[in-house]
Amino acid sequence: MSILSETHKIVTLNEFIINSQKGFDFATGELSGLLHHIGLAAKIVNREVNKAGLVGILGAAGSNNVHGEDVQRLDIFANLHFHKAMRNSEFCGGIASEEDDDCVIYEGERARNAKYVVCIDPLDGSSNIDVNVSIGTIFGIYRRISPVGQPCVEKDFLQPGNQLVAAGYIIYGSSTMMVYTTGTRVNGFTLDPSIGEFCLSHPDIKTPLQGSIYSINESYQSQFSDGVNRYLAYCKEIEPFTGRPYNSRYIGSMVADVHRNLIKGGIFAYPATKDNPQGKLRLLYECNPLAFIVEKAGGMATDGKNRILDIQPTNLHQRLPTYLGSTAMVRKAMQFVQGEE
Ligand code: AMP
Ligand code: P6P
Repeated sequence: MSILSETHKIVTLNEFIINSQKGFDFATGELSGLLHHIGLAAKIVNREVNKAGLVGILGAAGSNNVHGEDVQRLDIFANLHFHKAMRNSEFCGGIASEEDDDCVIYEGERARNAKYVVCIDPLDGSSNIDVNVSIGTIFGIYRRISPVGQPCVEKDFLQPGNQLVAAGYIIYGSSTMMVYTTGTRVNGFTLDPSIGEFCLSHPDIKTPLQGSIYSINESYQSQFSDGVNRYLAYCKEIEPFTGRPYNSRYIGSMVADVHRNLIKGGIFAYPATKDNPQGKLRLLYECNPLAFIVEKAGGMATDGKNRILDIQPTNLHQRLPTYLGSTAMVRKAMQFVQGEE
């Protein structure tokens, strides 16, 4: 019996990416290269996020540290490194980022001939960094619709989520994980810092059809619709024999809330409010990639009425009300939101 039996075989992210490519005889390796560079940038960002607590010693973000070096805000740092990774990959024509007002179109022949573009939130939930709460990177990869050979254009980024080629997130938490799908299974890779590799730890993630966790910021109750507040009351009802069926869990970092609910089952909701009639979360680089992942894991993702992935974007930073997670729970929430309950 070998020390490491088959069941203990380490599969690194790069090995998994290359093995997955073998299923596509026509593949040139461009998507594999792009995914590899995203994994590399994730490790660079992880290194900085993990020492964020020391920034106070080295100097608050935006100031100079003891070495006289500029201390960057981590979300700006993350944006810089994902841009560098995408440019260096030479398989990405440009990025639409939460941190940039407009989409950034890359120069050069390789970028003009690249067939993919990326929508990304480089560091979502970054306000939680200085209190050591999990934060995340969210990305979606599209095949460009403008002609290869020219610089890509804004409409390449304004595609509905149902056109995504791949989507994923990195969660910088008690451990750092990269979870992604290219349209069939959802697979999770945990970073082993001792070898500097993301290793397959959660193959073929399926989210439970029904969960017991509801994640919503209830402090907005006075601004929610009657339907949303009736759904909240439903979640708090005590059932005669089974007791309280639901538990409230809300971290305030979308990647962390969605990741927990993906694994355990549950619903994440960020409804419309009187102050934000379109909700707070952004379609291109928060909701579409996470909706793509949740659906491929067997869950559901809507804006309360429509499937998120079918929404035609009109603006790079447009927002929408968001309900995603276990299918039975999202369906029930929609019944309340649409006034059927
Ligand atoms: P490529 O020519 O490398 O851009 O690949 C063409 C298509 O093959 C991609 O858009 C995917 O649909 C599929 N493909 C290629 N490589 C991979 C991979 N590593 N994992 C999953 N799908 C892949
Ligand atoms: P609120 C973080 O700022 C974020 O964009 C998401 O990660 C998170 O789910 C949401 O905002 C939290 O917003 O209004 O509940 O603090």
